[in-house]
Amino acid sequence: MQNLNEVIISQAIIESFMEKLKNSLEVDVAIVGGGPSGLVAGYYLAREGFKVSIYERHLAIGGGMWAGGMLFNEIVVQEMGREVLDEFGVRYREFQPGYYVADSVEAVTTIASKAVKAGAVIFNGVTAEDVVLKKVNDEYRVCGLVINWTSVERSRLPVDPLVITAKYVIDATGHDASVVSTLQKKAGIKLATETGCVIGEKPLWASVGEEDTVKNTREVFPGIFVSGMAANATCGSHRMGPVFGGMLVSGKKAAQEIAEKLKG
Ligand code: 48F
Repeated sequence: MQNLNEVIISQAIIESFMEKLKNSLEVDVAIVGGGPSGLVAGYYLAREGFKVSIYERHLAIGGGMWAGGMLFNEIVVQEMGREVLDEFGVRYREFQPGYYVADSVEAVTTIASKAVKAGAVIFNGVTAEDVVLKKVNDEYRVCGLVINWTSVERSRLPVDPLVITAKYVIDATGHDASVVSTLQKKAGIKLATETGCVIGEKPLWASVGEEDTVKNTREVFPGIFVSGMAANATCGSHRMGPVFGGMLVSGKKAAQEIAEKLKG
């Protein structure tokens, strides 16, 4: 029997976590939301060698992908997202022409594992409560995130957050588009949407919602991109229900556009 020293166990956790946290204080890209679009974006950016951190409010990453549709843990991906499933090595079968079905647990775990192994660092149980907004060359720009433990947020304890800086932030927070919503509310700035505001999502329409989620994936204010369902919630398009091709392609598009800008 190995005689385990409890203090060494605690030291190992504290020291490695602190190392991880310190190394992530200044990143290239900070992604808020560990759902499908955030994880996919994290993978492609990390694979390109960029420093990426992902902040997920819940303990479990995966967002709305875990539970498939109505807790039936299977997801559907249409032709549009099949290539991304192939790139990640997520297995699927053709249900009917153009409709592919995959185990949602395999999809989440495989995508998350690839993202982490590519170098993306995930902080779970951490909420992004605000952004850092500064004037750079006479233009306001999002320059980082204000983060806190979700348990602090939920208990409403008066605990100040910590701050990390990022060259780009991705709001991948799903239906709430919580980062750009907070930014717009607090700073009163104009976003690159039809109204200049977060428009909010429309009712469910799978085909339009899916096309739009990719179209709407873009930089909506200097320094901040929206991806996945947050892109549609920000730009006022439809939700799409448990079809995930758009989420995967959106995450990839956000990563490609940011990578181009960073290589600039
Ligand atoms: O909701 P979510 O899965 O977003 P997504 O990547 O994918 C949407 C689909 O799952 C589905 C759909 C289409 O198929 O409509 O809903 O666009 O993942 C968003 C993640 O962000 C976390 C949240 O807990 C979830 O896991 N999140 C939200 N706000 C914050 C946050 C925040 N302020 N800080 C940290 N995490």
